[in-house]
Amino acid sequence: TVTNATVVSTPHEGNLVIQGKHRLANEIERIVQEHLQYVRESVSHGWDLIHQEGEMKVYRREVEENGIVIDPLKCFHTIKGVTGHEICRYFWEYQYRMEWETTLDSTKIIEVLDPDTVIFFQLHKRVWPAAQRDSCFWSHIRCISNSEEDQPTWLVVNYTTPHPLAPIKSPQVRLVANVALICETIINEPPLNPQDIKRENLECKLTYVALINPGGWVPSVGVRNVAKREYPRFIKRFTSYVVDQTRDKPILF
Ligand code: 16H
Repeated sequence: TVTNATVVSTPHEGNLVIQGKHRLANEIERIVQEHLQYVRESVSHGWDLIHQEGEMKVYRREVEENGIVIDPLKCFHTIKGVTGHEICRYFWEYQYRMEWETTLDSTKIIEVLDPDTVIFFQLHKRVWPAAQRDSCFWSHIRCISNSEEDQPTWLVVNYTTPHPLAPIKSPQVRLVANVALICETIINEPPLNPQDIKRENLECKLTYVALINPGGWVPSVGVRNVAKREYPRFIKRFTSYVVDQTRDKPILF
């Protein structure tokens, strides 16, 4: 059902539906802008390179809050043969998630806010001797055009939100997250006719940023070891999944 739309009559177009803002529109706008600002910041002092493999570089900054590890993580990668839209689309879409995620027991959509924004409820695998974690977050996909000539930037943001359909049931603990995947498409040796662009001309520059609070105490060493192992594993597995899935499909710009 449409709840926040207005129907107006216009002299030339007839009846028109004007879609109103949903309750999270302002928050989403603010968080998206924060990420776009933060993404251009390069890693400097305080950031440790914790994994490097081919084009992939994973950095983290060690931060604790009341004895709880909340290390920010930043990953850069370049992937050949795919566009930023393809990477973001496969990350955002619910239907592919369990094919590349290895740290989840389940995922479900509990609300659709608009065609680009949904709310997920997820149960995370228990990987440490602590309570199981769950998460409830809005997930928003967006395309940002900088100019007519340049390829647009695509991004997905996952951000924790409370929801009546997802009450916190102890002993389960809720993760608090602010995660962004931001992608740019590079076209190498562009053919004169854009129609002739092939996958071999494409390169996607990916930035993944994760700020995750475990929501309760977990041994620091344990969390840091899990993070150091799982983030690079996720980036590798997810990006090769997208390369495999798109190889024989038309390019999604
Ligand atoms: O981003 C990833 N997956 C998204 C899609 O499933 C969800 C994710 C998210 C995570 C938590 C809460 C909300 C949303 O954005 C890929 C995630 C890959 C995770 C690698 C494991 C990282 C483990 C680090 C420990 C963090 C503290 C947890 C302590 C219990």
